[in-house]
Amino acid sequence: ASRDGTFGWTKYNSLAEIYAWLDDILAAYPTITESFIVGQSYEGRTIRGIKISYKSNNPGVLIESNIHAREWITSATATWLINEFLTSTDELVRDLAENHDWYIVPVLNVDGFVYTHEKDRMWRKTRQPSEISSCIGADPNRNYDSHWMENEGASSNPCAEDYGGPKPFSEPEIQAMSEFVISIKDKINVLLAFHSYSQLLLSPYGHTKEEFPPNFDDMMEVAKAYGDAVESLPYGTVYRYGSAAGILYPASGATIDWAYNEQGVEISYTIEFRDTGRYGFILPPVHIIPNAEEALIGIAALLEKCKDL
Ligand code: ING
Ligand code: ZN
Repeated sequence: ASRDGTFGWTKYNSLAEIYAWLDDILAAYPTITESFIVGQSYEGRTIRGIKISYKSNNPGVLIESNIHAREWITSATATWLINEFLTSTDELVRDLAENHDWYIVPVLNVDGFVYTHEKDRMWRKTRQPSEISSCIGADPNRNYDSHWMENEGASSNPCAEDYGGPKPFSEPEIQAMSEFVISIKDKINVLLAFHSYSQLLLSPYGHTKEEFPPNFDDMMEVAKAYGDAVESLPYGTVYRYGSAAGILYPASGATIDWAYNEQGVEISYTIEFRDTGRYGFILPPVHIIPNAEEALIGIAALLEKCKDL
């Protein structure tokens, strides 16, 4: 059990708790882990990440988490995965952990995340003020420079939840993340963007439902592997999958499209975690570990399937 001020997975942790825990992990596993800095947020916070690498020449996997402030299950899951990769004695987990290089950014939208803890639990966007409106923030998952603002996949209204921002990469967090991705893109072939909620695996494209990526069939096989693995657990959780625009809604300027279209990351997925709407973003903490177990077995199956492609 954990009280406030103590890191754990029976409650949701603040950014300060997550970063203090990250420091403990880095100190406890100095040869396997490495700290990295993505950059600084609008309000001057540091966006941190951890690389986990057991050996050289492993394929790299990038996890982007909590780009949307209120999606707390994403950073809870990302931190649980970090802990499992370092401490689990399960053979499947050891295999998964040690045969990939992991780049994990547990909280990308740090300003928004702090704001959801202190002021407004339902905040989604960044916290950078607009020059043309009194509304604050842009949707960071509409701010990447790929088909930015095309096809009604984002709003030009600064007060909208899916405001694309005044220009691509206007948000310092997304500019920084893009530079980080570019710096490691030759080392990664899989990007997983964690979101909630709806229990979906979303492939590119977000920007159009008229077209599908060249390796769409492969990506659907990979998604099926994830879904089947989740269903092998006793929780009864079901995931659906398809292209983001095809099964959800058009969204332009998202991480997965930019990484896939502009950076050549061949497997680029959004995972929408629990639940399907009963609690939505305010998912009770009892779901954290079951959701994370589903993510673990799902990601293991996804990466295993990637090997046969
Ligand atoms: N969902 C994602 C969003 O940004 C998405 C869905 C991702 C659509 C990527 C298209 C591309 O709207 C949530 N819950 O944020
Ligand atoms: Zn989201």
